[in-house]
Amino acid sequence: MNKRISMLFTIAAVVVMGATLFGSTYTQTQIAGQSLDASKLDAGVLEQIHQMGGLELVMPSAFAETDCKVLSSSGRKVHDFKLTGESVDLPMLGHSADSPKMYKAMTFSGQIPGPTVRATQGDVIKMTLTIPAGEATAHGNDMHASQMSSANFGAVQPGTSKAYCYIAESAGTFKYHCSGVDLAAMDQHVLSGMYGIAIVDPVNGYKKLMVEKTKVDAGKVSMDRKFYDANALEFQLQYNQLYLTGGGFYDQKAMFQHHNSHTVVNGLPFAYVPNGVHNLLLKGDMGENIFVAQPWNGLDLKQYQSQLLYVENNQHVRLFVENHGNEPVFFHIVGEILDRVTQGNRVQSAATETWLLGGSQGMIVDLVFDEPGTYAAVNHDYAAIYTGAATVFVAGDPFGLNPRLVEAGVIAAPVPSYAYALGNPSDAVPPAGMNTIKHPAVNVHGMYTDKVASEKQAKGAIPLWDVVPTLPPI
Ligand SMILES: [Cu+2]
Repeated sequence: MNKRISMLFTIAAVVVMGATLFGSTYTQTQIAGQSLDASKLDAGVLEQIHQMGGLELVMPSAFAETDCKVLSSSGRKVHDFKLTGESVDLPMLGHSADSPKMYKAMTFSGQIPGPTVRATQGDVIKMTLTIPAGEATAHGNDMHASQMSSANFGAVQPGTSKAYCYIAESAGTFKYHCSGVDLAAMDQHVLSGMYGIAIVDPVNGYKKLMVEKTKVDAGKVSMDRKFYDANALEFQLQYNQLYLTGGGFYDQKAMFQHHNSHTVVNGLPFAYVPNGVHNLLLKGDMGENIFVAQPWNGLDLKQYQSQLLYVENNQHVRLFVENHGNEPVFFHIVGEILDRVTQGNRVQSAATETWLLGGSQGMIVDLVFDEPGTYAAVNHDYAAIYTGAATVFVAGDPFGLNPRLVEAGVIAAPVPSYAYALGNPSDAVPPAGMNTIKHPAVNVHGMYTDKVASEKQAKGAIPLWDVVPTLPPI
């Protein structure tokens, strides 16, 4: 038997074994064609497998039920996930109200990243993509949680809508993205903003978190494991790059050379660093910067001014992280250990310093911020940090603001994090799942069109640019 035939035989054997072992998982109609018997395989069958594309046999799309009618009445919860494909101009770094600097963005529903859909393993997601009449180009959609090829879905033309349904069978964080116009220009559409995530919670919920510490008893050091309930304060952090010309157009040549102009987290470079509000709170002066890089600094920048992420000490925090970009993300939090890293529904690491995400790879990081302080989550690649991958978490009350905030009447009593006074940025807060601790407040922040920003505000997110100047001086 030559090497090629031998490999095909192996594939065929795996298929037969798989069908035998896991046959009960699939209904008869989902396994197409004749059943295979390894002992009776002959060259003709092997040739048939070859003709079918070999590995094609085990492609999940061969088994997936995608009929929305069938899935809607299957007894599973259905998530109606509606997206619109819209090209808009959005601000780029260096933008100010006085001298607008915009780039040609492409969005799902007027925001970058697109809305997050959150389901529980086994739920059905019905994704409907609408392209408004007048939109310059067709768009597509590829949800990695679906185990379906976007080629089946195809392009949705301006003025039309199209939907597909799937069962979210695997737990984890999954990318979705525009698939271009039947895959053409996909790079431009994705790198201009057409991406987002699906969070699929495990059907039995998340596990409690173990954090390993040590203790000393009578001069002897021993383990002191601390356990935290599965419920956590949750954030989403989505990494990508922008490849822009000075005029704000997509630069494919720069992309091929891996010369990005910006690294973005949730659509903005330096999205989560201090701004004028924080200068005011800490220094009493809007103009006195407290951080090395504050490029989105003015109250006039509204939803685009950078914001900080606030957590409590001794609180279980869960991060949904996705790398949408062309460069690796070496995810690291300066001053912290990643207490647990999960991919899919499998723990990959515990007590690790940095975790690597390749392109189109996601993870869930569970951790506890032990001490009051500021912690920078970075892509530990200096080119990425200096082009935008710096995200500052503030844990507890490291600046001793509580007494001043109480005195000024901003809060009634000391609070365990500034989120109670200022809220957490709306674009970093995912929809709630079964083990979610509700954020005490949310502020309007994100690479949003003004329309999306107003919708967030109407739903209760705080416009800090309006509110902070009205606060009594502290
Ligand atoms: Cu598109």
